[in-house]
Amino acid sequence: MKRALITGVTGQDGSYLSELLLSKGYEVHGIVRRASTFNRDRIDHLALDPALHDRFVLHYGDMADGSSLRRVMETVAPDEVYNLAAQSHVRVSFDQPEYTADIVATGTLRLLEAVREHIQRGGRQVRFYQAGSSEMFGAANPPQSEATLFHPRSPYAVSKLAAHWHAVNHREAYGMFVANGLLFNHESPRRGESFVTRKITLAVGRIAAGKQQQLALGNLDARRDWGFAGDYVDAMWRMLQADQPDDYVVATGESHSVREFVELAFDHVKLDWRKHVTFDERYTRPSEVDHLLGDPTKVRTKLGWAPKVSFPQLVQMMVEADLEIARRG
Ligand code: NAP
Ligand code: G4F
Repeated sequence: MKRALITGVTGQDGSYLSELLLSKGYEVHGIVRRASTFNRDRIDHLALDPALHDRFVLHYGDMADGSSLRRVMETVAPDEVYNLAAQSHVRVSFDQPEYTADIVATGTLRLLEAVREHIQRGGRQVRFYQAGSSEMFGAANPPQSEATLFHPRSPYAVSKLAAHWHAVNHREAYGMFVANGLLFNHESPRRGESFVTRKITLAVGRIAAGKQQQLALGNLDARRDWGFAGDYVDAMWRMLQADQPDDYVVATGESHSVREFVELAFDHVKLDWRKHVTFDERYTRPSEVDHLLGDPTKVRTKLGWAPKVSFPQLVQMMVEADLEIARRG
């Protein structure tokens, strides 16, 4: 039985990846950080399942605390490490740039070093997945592929780029099996509520249920390549099963504007979005990323990965889940 360690296990991707690895027979260990309120909603169905008691195990740790990362590495002795933990909100990174750099960039270095030391001590191989982002391409012209030059546009993107190069450097300097995923936006009903897609579908659910009237948004012209998170965690796993470590763009190859997402979501409940959406400058960014559109040729041809959920299916899935929440709440 393979053992995996996931940082960011309580996040959107951490929850889907845990389900995927458990379904493949893995023993899954996750790092959770202490909070004054419970932050395990997305994984409670796994953590509280008696049948998974021995196969889904949580450990306290923090990307800011190298000692905790080293301790968990020694306790778990994983075959595969998936580094998903991050202060992952681009807008927030402008308000908390140093914190974002510490968790996203230096935190990744701390974890890579913990893994390197573990390998050196035990002589066993450990495969490492680094959660890179299409934000690293930033202002680069679309479509973006593995050959595109990076041009990050936020403290988050700069920090992810530093993490990316730490990961490449550990691969080249120490011969470690490290793969970087350059993942374009991926969403789901478990998406954090302040990212634009979920913010829209939550509001659509509440407006349709008569519990809210207005939705304030920022830039509607930005274009993103949006896929389904459940599909993207499969690409992460495939990267660590490959013969050689490498870096891969993961995307659908299709982009849409925020406005199109809004239109489709409101159309689904037969409402006119123009009557409900207002503009609020607070949701704009000091430097915006206008257009992300990935070229997934490499991941398709080398790893056999392709997205299963289309853009309209994704919008529908998220609206329906949030309609249900609004009706219940
Ligand atoms: P998410 O839902 O925001 O989850 C982030 C996870 O990181 C949460 O489990 C969070 O814990 C944890 N975390 C934050 N700070 C931490 C710290 N100091 N120590 C330990 N854990 C910490 O993000 P996601 O959408 O699942 O994305 C997963 C990863 O992929 C992130 O690195 C993100 O930057 C990257 N990424 C995401 C996308 C996307 O479109 N979703 C695209 C490209 C790359 P709490 O639950 O306690 O907050
Ligand atoms: O949903 P967003 O906040 O996602 P963003 O900035 O693209 O970042 C996400 O995807 C990255 C991959 O490309 C990840 F690395 C990152 O961790 C995160 O998961 O914003 C999408 C677009 C932006 O252009 C933003 O300006 O939507 C625009 N937007 C318009 N109104 C808004 C809003 N974004 C948010 N969050 N809230 C708004 O009200």
